[in-house]
Amino acid sequence: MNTIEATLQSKRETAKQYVKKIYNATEQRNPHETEFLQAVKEIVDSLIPVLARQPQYMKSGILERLLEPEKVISFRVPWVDDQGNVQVNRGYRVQFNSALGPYKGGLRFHPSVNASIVKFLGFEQIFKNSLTGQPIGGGKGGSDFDPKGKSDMEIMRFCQSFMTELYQHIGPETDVPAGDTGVNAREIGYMFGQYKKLRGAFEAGVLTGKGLEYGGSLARKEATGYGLVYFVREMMKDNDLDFNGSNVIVSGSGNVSIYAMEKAMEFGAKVVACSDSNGCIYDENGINLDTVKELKEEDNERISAYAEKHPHAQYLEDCNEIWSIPCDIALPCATQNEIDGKTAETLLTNGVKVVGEGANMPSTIEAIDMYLDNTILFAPAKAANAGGVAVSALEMAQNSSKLMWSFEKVDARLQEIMKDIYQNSMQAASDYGTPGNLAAGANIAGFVKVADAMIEQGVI
Ligand code: NDP
Ligand code: 2IT
Repeated sequence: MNTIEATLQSKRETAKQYVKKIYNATEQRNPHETEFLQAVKEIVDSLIPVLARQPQYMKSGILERLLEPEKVISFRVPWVDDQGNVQVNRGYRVQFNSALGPYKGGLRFHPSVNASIVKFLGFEQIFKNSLTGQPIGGGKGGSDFDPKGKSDMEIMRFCQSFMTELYQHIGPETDVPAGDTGVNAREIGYMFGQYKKLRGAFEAGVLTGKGLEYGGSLARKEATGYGLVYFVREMMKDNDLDFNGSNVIVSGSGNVSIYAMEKAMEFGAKVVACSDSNGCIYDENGINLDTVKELKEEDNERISAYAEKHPHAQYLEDCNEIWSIPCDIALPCATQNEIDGKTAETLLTNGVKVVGEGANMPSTIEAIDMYLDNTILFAPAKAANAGGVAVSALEMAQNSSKLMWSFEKVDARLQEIMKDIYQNSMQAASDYGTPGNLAAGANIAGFVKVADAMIEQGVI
């Protein structure tokens, strides 16, 4: 080993020890937050080559600061159900990092929501939002409220109570929530109405994902799913692959899944399976998307009802069974950790060539290692699903200029943004010694911009 190699190795060793120390301290400080720790581990490990080359990030305490949210708000959400009983849920907003702009990120209503889930989502959001190239910081929120089986009036009362506390912490220039699991245009509408009443002003840019009549953006509803498919298409193009003629599996049947299926089909793919938390549908003729939209966007039905309308389709009573159906392209679009190491192995055995993440953190670290070790083309969530928040930022721009752009204009911007994210992540991966590894590249490209902005803004 010559002197230059020895110096490089020693710098790398210093960075590695530093990351280990930082991770251990985070673990001690947040001992039960398994999802948050998983998101942290996945990111900090990939930053070792950056810290080795730019030790100023260690000296400025960037990771120490990044890993501690700027502010965490946790609050009681009391509401009255249709029987007149008082119900109490817990609400959260984690304002993680504002180096690049106002906090930005969705609200999730699901019984599994807790501090760890909200923090993992908020932490990922910092890097994702940085990758979009838009002026937005990272945040996330939600509640352990379960919207399933609730009447429209119960949903409205819950949303109003949630906003009665949240309104004082948010605003178009401070923190701009949007939807996520369990939160779509209806919930955003009820929350916007309550915010407007409490503020006594029409501040359109306080929430995104709004209805089109009152400040919403065309193509926001489609943006995450479409963006995912645009991103995966870029990645496949570079590897002489195409959606056209491919068999695709999309887990979930919510907002992200539906529009991922729509665009994949438009690009000539056959989508053979989708799911919800109860089970999955296998339709070898190709999923009928009109039926899925009707069941999920209009009738609030379970996906099992698909098989009643299309008797040739098979319904499997376990949502994880979806991953044992052979496919060329797998698009997990339901929830975190839906693909573990063992499931990834099944996908591999069945010949999967591409995995593109529409959900946040749908693959465990073991699953990601499995993709990378087996040269599966892998599009990581924080890059591949950034289309939703990117169009949210375009919604904010439309709101502040009091303009409304055409669907074509927003969709064209979305395509450019997804292409840029792909190219910047590929570039960062090559610059730091892991060519083609988009997981590392996205983390690095997202991190560097936030870290530089934090240094320029001083220790705050
Ligand atoms: P929706 O609430 O619209 O849909 C979620 C879908 O996933 C439903 O079909 C739901 O089934 C299913 N699902 C949820 N939990 C599970 C589970 N444990 N096992 C199997 N299926 C499950 O949410 P979105 O489509 O908006 O969000 C899906 C994912 O995409 C989440 O990870 C979210 O964070 C991420 N995301 C969303 C963005 C957006 O713009 N909406 C942007 C970027 C990422 P069921 O109805 O049975 O619960
Ligand atoms: O995870 C995500 O990026 C979202 N749920 C969208 C956030 C947003 O602010 O549009």
